[in-house]
Amino acid sequence: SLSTTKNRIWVMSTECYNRVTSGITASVQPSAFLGTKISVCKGASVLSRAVSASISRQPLVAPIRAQGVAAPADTKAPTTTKKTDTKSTVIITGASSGLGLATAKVLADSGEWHVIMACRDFLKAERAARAVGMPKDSYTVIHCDLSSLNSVKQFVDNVRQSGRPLDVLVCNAAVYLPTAKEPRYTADGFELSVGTNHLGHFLLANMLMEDIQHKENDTNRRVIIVGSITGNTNTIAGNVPPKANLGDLRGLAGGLDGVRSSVMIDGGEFDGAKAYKDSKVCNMLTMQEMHRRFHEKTGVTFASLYPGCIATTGLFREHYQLFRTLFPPFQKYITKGYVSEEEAGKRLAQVVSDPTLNKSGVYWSWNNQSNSFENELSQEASDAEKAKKLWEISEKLVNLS
Ligand code: NDP
Ligand code: PMR
Repeated sequence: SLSTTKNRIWVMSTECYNRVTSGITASVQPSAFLGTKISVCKGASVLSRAVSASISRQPLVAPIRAQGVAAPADTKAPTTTKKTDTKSTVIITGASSGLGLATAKVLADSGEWHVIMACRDFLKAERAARAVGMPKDSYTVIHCDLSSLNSVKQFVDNVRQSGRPLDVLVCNAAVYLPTAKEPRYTADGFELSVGTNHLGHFLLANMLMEDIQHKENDTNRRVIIVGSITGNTNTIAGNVPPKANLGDLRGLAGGLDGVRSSVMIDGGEFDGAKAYKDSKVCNMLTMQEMHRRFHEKTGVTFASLYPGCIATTGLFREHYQLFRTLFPPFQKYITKGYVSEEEAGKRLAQVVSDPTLNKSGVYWSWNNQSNSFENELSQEASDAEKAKKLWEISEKLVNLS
């Protein structure tokens, strides 16, 4: 949690905050920053380390907003837990850049949405929201690292404590590791791309179903999972090697840990680009399985989408520099698949809030005139049996069954 006491800023992870408030002493390290004392809780988790690292790089211009958790008794209450009753609430994962940020901006500007930005880097998200001019009371940043199941659970707790009834969840965050020679892992030991893009979101969406379906008197409740053309082998883009292929899911069933099993879902050798595309297939299969399991019972709409090729986003941060230079003009002038972050944000915002896009089980795409249409998924990405198997294995891996 992050809160202020006079001229002192307390930067503290929720894990650390819980230890302090439950009576276990945590040591603090004060340091000077722009004339303001900063205390970082020792032994705190990723958030605190990220925050302190960011603080040393870039000064802040105004006080930082607090996350939606209760503040310690001797500090001021967070300013952002205030409810804005007339607004609907949307959670967007990975709202600190690219598509997530652009969507958050569109929804916040509409005046109809309060955006919960579920981000792994609190300060980056806060700065991004300010940089794009999101109105002050239109958003709350709450820490969420999708590469840690514990962090996802803590995030859900914090959302519940914020007291905001939830309308829409957008599973948008992703990592893409096309140049990695060796696999990287989540805190729980899963290969990082599938662990973050699929398993982190799988747990999050499952846990939040309880909160979304209990909202009364509202017909606009949605769960949206961002997919992509490159996971669909019924397209040219989806046929660029390495192609997505989940095989018989033997690697996933083994836990993607590189010890007892392969790190790849299909059991093959590590390939970062393929792992990303496989994770997108998982995202699209999960959306359809959720539709089958929950739509009729709950009335919640489930959707996925390909927003267009947003060739300039941070998704390509780990790609070769040459790729990053040539990719945007290639997409703009050769494939004509390019869209700006702004345009892509408008598209995802439509899937969140447009009453005409409320059909469940749909994979949305847009034509060159920017009109939305229901697109067809590849055979694998629409395989109901595979979706069921993926669901059952994923439930076990994230300890839901
Ligand atoms: P960005 O890299 O700009 O955005 C990805 C976001 O995910 C960032 O905010 C990043 O946080 C966040 N993130 C990464 N790892 C974690 C984690 N462990 N926990 C929480 N957040 C995390 O890429 P895009 O905007 O392009 O990607 C957004 C979505 O769009 C993805 O699902 C992607 O697959 C999809 N997509 C993108 C296309 C494109 O052409 N760019 C095309 C089709 C789909 P941080 O800021 O801290 O790094
Ligand atoms: Mg692709 C013909 C249309 C088309 C479209 C819409 C995309 C989107 N791409 C297309 C074609 C091609 N790409 C062709 C013909 C090639 C071979 C030259 C090609 C190559 C290519 C590479 C190397 N494309 C890529 C990469 C990546 O590393 C990106 C990727 O696969 O990320 C997973 C990518 C993409 N192309 C796209 C889109 C949307 C991406 C990126 C993002 C994503 O799926 O999330």
